[in-house]
Amino acid sequence: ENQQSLLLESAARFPPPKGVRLSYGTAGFRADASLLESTVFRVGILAALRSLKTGSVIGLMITASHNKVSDNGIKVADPSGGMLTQDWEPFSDAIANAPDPHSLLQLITEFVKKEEIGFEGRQPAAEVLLGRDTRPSGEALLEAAKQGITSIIGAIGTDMGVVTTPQLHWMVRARNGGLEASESSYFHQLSTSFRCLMDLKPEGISKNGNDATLLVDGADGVGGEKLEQFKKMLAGLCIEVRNRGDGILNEGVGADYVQKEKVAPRSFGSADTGLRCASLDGDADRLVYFSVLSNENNKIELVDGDKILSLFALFIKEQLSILNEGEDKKGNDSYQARLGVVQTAYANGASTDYLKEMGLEVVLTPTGVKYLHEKAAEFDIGIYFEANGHGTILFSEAFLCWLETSHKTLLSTSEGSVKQKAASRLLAVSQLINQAVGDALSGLLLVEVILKYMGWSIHRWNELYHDLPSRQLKVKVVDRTAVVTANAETVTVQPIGIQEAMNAEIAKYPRGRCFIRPSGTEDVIRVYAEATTQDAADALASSVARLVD
Ligand code: 16G
Ligand code: ZN
Repeated sequence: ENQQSLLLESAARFPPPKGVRLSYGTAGFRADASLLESTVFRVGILAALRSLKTGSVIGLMITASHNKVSDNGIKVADPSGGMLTQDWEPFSDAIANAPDPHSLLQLITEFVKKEEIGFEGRQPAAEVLLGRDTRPSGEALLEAAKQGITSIIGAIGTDMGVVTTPQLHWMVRARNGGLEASESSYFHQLSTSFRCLMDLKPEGISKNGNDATLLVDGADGVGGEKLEQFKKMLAGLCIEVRNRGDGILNEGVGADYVQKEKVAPRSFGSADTGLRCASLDGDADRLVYFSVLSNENNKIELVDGDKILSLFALFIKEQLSILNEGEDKKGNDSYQARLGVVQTAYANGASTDYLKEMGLEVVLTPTGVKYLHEKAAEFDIGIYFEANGHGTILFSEAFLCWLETSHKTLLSTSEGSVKQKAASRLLAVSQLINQAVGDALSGLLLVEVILKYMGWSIHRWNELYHDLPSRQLKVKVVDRTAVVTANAETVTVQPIGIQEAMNAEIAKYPRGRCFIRPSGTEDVIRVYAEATTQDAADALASSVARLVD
């Protein structure tokens, strides 16, 4: 009874906005910040329940990523540090839209019963780590989330302050693995593994031009601030961070802008021509690289998520082949690690061809980190990236175990040193690269270390393959749910007949490829087209957009 009246009483303080229906979407709730207090309060309740249910620490991150500064949003991190399990999404949707405290209480009571969530036991019974990005609305929303958490008796909310999204996910994972979950332990782990990889680069390499300073666009968000703090711990790497929060968040800056518009962000210009540049998004879970082209009004050479993926795959594959060299097929100590890569339909066709030519297993999933992550976790080493720059590398427990053992035994053999180094590198990568979620800071460090290892400039890297020209359009429609896709969004099954009409358009262009999908974050249908020339990609995209309209 205490619990019920506490919930009713606190819910009354956070009435939902009238006439607004919020939906959990691809990655949590996102809307104009003024609409979100009640939702965030309710997601606080959900997080406390999730912690009770799993007996683990849960995370809540308040951010709207690359969206405009007046927006905000909230996402839940599960015990592993990954996204909230998909079977709790409908509950999340339902409570966000409950019209009044009583209907909210009823939904919660039913759910608690169905999920058999117990309230007795540990002290505190539930714990939720809270983080927010630099948005001004974040502070009040964090407070609302905290009130939601503490309206479940025995639950506490721990404020981690202003952090990047991947930092918060990392902290949740660390805590549940019995480790310290602080920013300094995060920085320590990244800088230690970074140093280890730097020390393991082959002799004599480092000449090839990438000793120059790396210029980073911080999107005027949390990532730039953190990197500015962190860079002092990174010996051997010179970083200059621009857009550290003096301008407006995500306005003409950030990874989303750079990748979609294919232009240099604010504060970058012809004086930077040819230099190695990177761009983070507003909450630092996306990373792209670019280089300014001379005298061409802010045009850039874009090095997107697909190319980061390709660079990582190349490096990992090389370390694996060093490890397996000369091992007989019966394999006493050898371990045939399954290396796989995961992309979405947005991956440039040239990148998929390149990865397949490398002999890699390539899998497509629908858009959204939760799908890619889940698929990548099926491999011993699973690398996933969206073209927009969100991705990471996942290592299986079994493989890491084998790696540690062979790392030790290799110490005493003659061929050991070369193989042992490869094992050390892979172990260091598993420490450096965020195992919970895509992380621009750790991704950036891994890119830098691999470029040093290869002795490559950003141009050499970009030459791995040539992107096919592509075009993205969005079409406003009355009801985006009318479009239903299949096969990782590559085929449209509804409205009936539209795929046939699209096929007829696609057939007009050599290497033409095109798909449509309802956005998970905006009220639009997205169109993607690719062909051998920019004109052809543009024409294909607009003719398909007309079919949708
Ligand atoms: C979200 C997703 C991102 C996806 C994007 C697509 C997460 C953490 N983020 O930002 O992966 O690329 O949505 O947006 O899952 P769209 O559905 O509007 O095209
Ligand atoms: Zn983001």
